Amino acid sequence: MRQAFNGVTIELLRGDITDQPDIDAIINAANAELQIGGGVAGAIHRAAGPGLAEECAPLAPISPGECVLTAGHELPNPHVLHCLGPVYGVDEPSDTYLADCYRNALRIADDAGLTSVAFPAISTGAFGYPLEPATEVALTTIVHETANLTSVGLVRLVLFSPRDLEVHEQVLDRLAS
Ligand code: AR6
Repeated sequence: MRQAFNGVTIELLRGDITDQPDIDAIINAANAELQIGGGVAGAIHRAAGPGLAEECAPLAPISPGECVLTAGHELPNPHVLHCLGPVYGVDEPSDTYLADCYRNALRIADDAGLTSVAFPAISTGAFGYPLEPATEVALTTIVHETANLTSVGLVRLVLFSPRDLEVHEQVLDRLAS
């Protein structure tokens, strides 16, 4: 599903964040230490090779809502934006920290002159953020930020499960109407 807001295309698809070769920067659902970890972070570091963890080490730790930009190393993408999502119920207010992730990633990508980014569903795995409210925060923030983007023209959300995709489609449909 694709929908344009302020000339920026928001695209939803089911897939693997490490297999998005047409995208300038993929977003990592990172840990504070920017190290390998599980889920998205594990998949990204495995695909990128050890050079990514080496580049990340001096940039850590990061705080909830913060994002840092690195190279993509052996990934097909030139860049990775590492965002630390909130641990649900611990890093409060979780919705503010989650919105900060999406907003900061988009602003950093835009300032760097990138044209396309791909997000996973930050915080909805190991960090326990329930899918529906996380989707509301993610898509509301992205749609709002489209008004400020001058370089980024494609924002893709790469959802791991059919259920994740379905919930994102329902929310995006509603925001578009
Ligand atoms: N591509 C796209 N989505 C994925 C992939 C993938 N390859 N793998 C998992 N997902 P998580 P968090 C989905 O746990 O909640 C790590 O251990 C997954 O199904 O990766 O922000 C880090 O080191 C879920 O919907 O991120 C941190 O410690 C979503 O991506 C911690 O987990 C996010 O799941 C971060 O937790």
